[in-house]
Amino acid sequence: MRWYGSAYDTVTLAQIRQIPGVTGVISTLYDAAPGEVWSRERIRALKEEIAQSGLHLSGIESVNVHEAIKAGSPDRDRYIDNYIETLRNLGQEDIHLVCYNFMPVFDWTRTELARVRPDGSTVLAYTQDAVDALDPEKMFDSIAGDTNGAVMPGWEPERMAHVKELFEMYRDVDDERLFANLQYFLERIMPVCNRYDIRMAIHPDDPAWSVFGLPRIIINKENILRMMKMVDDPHNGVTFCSGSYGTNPENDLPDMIRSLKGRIHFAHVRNLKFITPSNFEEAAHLSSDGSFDMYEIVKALYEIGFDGPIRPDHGRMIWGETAMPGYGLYDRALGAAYINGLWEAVEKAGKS
Ligand SMILES: [Mn+2]
Repeated sequence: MRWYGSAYDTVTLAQIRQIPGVTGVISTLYDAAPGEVWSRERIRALKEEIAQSGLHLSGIESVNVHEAIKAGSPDRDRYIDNYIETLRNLGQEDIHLVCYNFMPVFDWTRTELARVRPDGSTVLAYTQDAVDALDPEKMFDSIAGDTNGAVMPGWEPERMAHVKELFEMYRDVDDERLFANLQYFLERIMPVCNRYDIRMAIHPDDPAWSVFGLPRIIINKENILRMMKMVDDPHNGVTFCSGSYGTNPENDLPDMIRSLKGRIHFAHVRNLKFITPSNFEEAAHLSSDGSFDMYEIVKALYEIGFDGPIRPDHGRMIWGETAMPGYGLYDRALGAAYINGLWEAVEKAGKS
């Protein structure tokens, strides 16, 4: 389970501990700004708090990458140095998995945070027409009313106040330049990753295409394999997020998983329901509630020998819960139970 820390999350570690089969959490220092060095003391305090609840810290999601690194600005080396120091501190505290993304300006993008489904649950949803009609600077205002008081990852008000400057930074950055900036970053961090055996796991762009004219590259099989070859080291790996790659119905998810054998270090498993090819809403994890064959996704992960952490992803808001959109307890707990059921079935079928 993803957990945002006791200062930010409505879900407690004690609750997570009671979900069958959940042994660890993926967490972060939610208040650390991108580019800031994480001290060993703070990392250790997070680890210890989690250990006291009977769980363990399975990895970090995310250590955010400063915009200067993504945009390739002249001051990027300073921020990469800080990133390396954070990785070293994590390695020295025995943390070996780091999720990150390389999306310019915006993190994941949705146009609604509480679309009501026929069963009365509410979910995150995306409509391309709504994005096309929106000024990016208004994007933040348009969703800010629906966050249930939570600060949404990647949508922090301080960042959104500077959205114009952020767009300016990327004026000359196209897909090729973004690939080059990613390569530069990876080549610089690989030595510390090798030294401390830290598996870097890039999260796909969500949705898996360009929004607001900004470049986006971690979107399909071709690009992700290009990235794997570009820095051909097992520590340069992937977070396989079915709900993000799956935003593009052209992406064959089980086939992508098989093509990434040995390089998937972390898995986010969730389902989406397509209304039209550019209009989707999040669904329950169960295959029949959405558009993906979740059994085939779990089976592909099992067959490639995936042994990293796997977690349910965004859940629906159900049973009157109030929480950060996508990150309530109840539906993610149902998702975890379902994924565990699929895994057990696949594993036993594989042995019979
Ligand atoms: Mn994800």
